[in-house]
This record gives sequence, C-alpha cells and structure tokens, in this order.
Amino acid sequence: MVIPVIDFSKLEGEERAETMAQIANGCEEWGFFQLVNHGIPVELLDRVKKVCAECYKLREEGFKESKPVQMLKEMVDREGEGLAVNELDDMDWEDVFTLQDDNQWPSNPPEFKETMMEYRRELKKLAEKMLEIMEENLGLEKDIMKGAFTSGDDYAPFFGTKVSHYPPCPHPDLATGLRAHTDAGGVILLFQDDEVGGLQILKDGRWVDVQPLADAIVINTGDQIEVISNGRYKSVWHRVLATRDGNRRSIASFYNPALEATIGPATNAAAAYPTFAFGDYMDVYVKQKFQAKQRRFDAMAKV
Ligand SMILES: O=C(O)CCC(=O)C(=O)O
Repeated sequence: MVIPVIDFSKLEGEERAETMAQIANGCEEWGFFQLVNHGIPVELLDRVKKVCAECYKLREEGFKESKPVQMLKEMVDREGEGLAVNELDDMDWEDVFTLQDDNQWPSNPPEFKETMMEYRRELKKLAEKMLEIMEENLGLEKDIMKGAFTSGDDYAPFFGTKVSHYPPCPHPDLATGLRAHTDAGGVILLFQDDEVGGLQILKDGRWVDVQPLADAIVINTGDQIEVISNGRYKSVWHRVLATRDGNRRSIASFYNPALEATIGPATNAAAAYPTFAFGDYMDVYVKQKFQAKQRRFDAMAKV
C-alpha cells in the first residue's frame, strides 16, 4: 500500500476535476497524501533543508543530555544486570523546537530566521488553499472553513511549525520516535526527509510507511476537520519509528483554528459530533494526545 501522490500543478489545467477527485479520495480514504509540483520553489526547500540541518548540528550535543537518552541508558543498564526492561512509553526519541509568529527562534545559522519566515509564508498560503479545496469537495458554502477557523475579526487561525530531528537510536526496540496519535487541529503540512523513513499511518489495521519523496509536501487532516466534515474526513493515527542509523528531518506546519473559534459539523446531515470551542478541545488534548480521539469528542459533548 502506498500513500497517494498528487500532482498539484494539474489543479490549474484541464485535469482540475480529476485532481480535485484525487484530493477528495486522499482526504476520505487515507487522511494522508503527498503533493508534488505544489508551487513551493525547490530552491527554497533546499535552503530550508540546509538551515535546519545546520541548526540541528548546533543542538546535537544537547540531545545527548536529554531525558529519553538518559532513560534509555538506564534501561540498557538494567538489561545488563539481568533485570526486566520496558519500552519507553511516555516519551519520544526526538529533538524538537517550534516556530510561531510570536516566540523566540534560533539565531544560528544567521540565515535560519529569514529562510523559515519565507517558508512559513508559502506554507500558510498552501494550507489556506487546501482548506478551500476541502470545502469545495465537501460541498460546503464558500468561506465556511475560514469562518470556522477564526473568531470574528479578532482571532486569526494559529499557524505553528515544529522542526524535528529523530537522532539515531541505539535501541529502536525500546523507544519510538514519536508515539502514535492523531493531530488535534486542522491541516498539517509536512516536509519530511528525502531519504530516512520512519513515519507510518494506521490504515485498515496495518501500519503503512509514508514513503520519503524528495521535495514533496505531505498533507494530513486533524481532529477538527473530522468534526467540521461531520466524519467524512477522519483524522488518522500516525507515528514515527526510531531508527538505528536515523537522523531524520521533519518540519511539520500546523494550520489550526484560533483557540476562541467555535468548531462543529458544517454539513447538512444530522450532527455526529458536538460543537465546542477549540480552546476547550486543546485543554483535553494536551493531556490525552496519545489516546483515542473518541474520548476527547465525548468530553466536548459534556462541556
Ligand atoms: O515528524 C513527523 O514526520 C510527524 C510529526 C507529527 O506527526 C507531529 O508532530 O504531530
């Protein structure tokens, strides 16, 4: 099984209808698909790869002191003493930081900030375009998505970028790069490593690799799109495996509703999900990220 790969440039030409149908299928049947020819210049992607790799080099030593590394060492020592060992099930084998409009960014390498600002501008436009496409495919009125993600004129959607590296792990049997979860928010756009795999989605009860594909952008949908689409576009479990010879790059950008936004089913069918404030959902999500989403939806029905 292979995650669908969609040529986004065909959206503008004679093959628009077919491309829209491929995206609808990607959302409905997979929850994950890859875009090629998405309009983000390869030259910019090359610069993003370069500054993120350089930035990680400067952080690499720090990871060696991190909690997962220490915990794994303890586990291996226990094994050496003939004691029982368990998988590290409450932490992830990743080095990560987040870029938002209003937080502190790494100052090195010097080109990091400018490059990532340019990248985020492009990705935000792509996220907004994806929402318009989903809206059209779902037969929703124009700008319904935009309205659902904002709250009046005062609160804009949240756009955050998570820069991750999954360093080589000496015991991939005892740690996971990132534990299985569904994403909380709206549209997620991932620029993953060209070569080192590890990302998998759960499809029909089986874990399927999201195959590395140079310069592609992987799109997936979060729990809020599931609610707005009244269950047609389900958010999908995914995880990242740790690997022995890893060093996987991944840059995930999250286009989410404003915390103040009201989320609920937007289709005409009988509502299969509750209506709630996204901020209330996030309060629950931070405690239950690695658990089944149904519990979170149930909690929202009681708010
Ligand atoms: O690193 C990846 O490939 C996936 C990241 C992800 O799933 C997340 O941060 O929620």
